[in-house]
Amino acid sequence: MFRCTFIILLYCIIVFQIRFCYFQESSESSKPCACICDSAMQVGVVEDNLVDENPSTTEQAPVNRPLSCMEATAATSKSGVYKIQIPQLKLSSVDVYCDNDTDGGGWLVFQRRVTYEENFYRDWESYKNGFGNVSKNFWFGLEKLHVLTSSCEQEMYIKLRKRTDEEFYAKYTQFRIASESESYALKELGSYSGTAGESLIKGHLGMKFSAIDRDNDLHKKHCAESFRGGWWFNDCYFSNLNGLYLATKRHGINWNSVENEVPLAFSEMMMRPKQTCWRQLMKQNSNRVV
Ligand SMILES: [Ca+2]
Repeated sequence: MFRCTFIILLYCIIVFQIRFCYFQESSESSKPCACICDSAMQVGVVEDNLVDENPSTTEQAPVNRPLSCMEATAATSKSGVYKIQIPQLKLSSVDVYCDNDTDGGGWLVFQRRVTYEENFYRDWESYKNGFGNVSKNFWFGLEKLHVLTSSCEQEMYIKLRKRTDEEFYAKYTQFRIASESESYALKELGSYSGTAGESLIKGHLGMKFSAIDRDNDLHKKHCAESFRGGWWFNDCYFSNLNGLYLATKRHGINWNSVENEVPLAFSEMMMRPKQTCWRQLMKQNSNRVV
């Protein structure tokens, strides 16, 4: 009799727990991006990293910042300027622009041309360290690109716009930049998809970076000097998104498969961690959270 009562009681407990878990899972899965939101909550720092447009002058205690734009935007779902950290370079607070509106979001923008206001005809050190304003025209920096792309698999997305407002994109399944000892060569790009046509694998994959004071191209002339901007020049280019902000000819922001000889009005280059990298970043995060 006692055994029978015990078995009935045990059965009731198991059924209750299964139902309880089932309803929990159902309500969670009805939320958009439930998995990413949970991960962000685990880190517990995401909301604080969206840069306030009117920051207070109060000093804040050091916090564990996100390691990527995917993590930074997970809780807010907004595009904007965020603070991330790059532990490999001992950088605890780097301002980055995260695009959360394009192709699923979570992109870290590393180049933007939108007006003539920033000079891109610069030397090696400038391209190595980065320059400009992350909300406007800027280059993020080759050393940061090398560290982020070589420590974790990334994909790349390029947005382009003509002066007639027609928009195009080029997406690459891999993106990796070599170290400074290899002159920040464009090491990997994966495969292309998009509407812009392919003008980067062709002629530039594997090429070293060149700047005003560094001729690493294969042309007898100095391509970075001839075309006024740092790029992975070959002999000389199929694309050059760091040229002058001009309305005419070959010295401007060019992507030949969109329009040869007519410079573009806008370009943006961005990257985000691939799925394997995202898992790796979350593992790093769970190890550092106290
Ligand atoms: Ca040369």
